[in-house]
Amino acid sequence: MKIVPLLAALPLALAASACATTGDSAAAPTASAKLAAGDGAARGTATVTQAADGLHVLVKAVGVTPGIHAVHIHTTGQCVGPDFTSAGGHWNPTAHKHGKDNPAGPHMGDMPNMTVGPDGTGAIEYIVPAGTISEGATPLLDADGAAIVIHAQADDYQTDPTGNAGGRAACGVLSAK
Ligand SMILES: [Cu+2]
Repeated sequence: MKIVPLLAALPLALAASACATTGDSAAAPTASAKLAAGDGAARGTATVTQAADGLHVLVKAVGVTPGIHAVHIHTTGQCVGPDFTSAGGHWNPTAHKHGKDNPAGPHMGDMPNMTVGPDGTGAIEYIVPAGTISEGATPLLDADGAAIVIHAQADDYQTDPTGNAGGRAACGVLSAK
């Protein structure tokens, strides 16, 4: 009868260790942003999570004009409307040219275009294949921070420095959480 409590305790110990593992991954450095249009209306959210293979970026848009829109990480964490030029150019700590189709590209802040449906929602998921949230040679949240920008038009993936993506339809300042 003495062995029964030991066996009963074993699954609890395993469960506790599983929880610890989950806790560790949940503690990965993360940044997030709330996106807004030039008039302050909500335009969705962005999260950036640091992992072994780079920065995992998830952008979820709402209320955006249907169509194809460029989405970038911009170099300055300031979103002053209505034009959001305060966010600066694309995040580019490695001094490359713009675009994955540019032989001298891309910027680290370059990401795939987002397709927004008739309901005004769209999303992209992308892994920036390097970078960290706040440490190392190319921290996302350096002294002046960073921002996520949704543009009015699509990125052509090669025109330096902007991708011909038009104006800035929404912006969100990334902050560590
Ligand atoms: Cu941009």
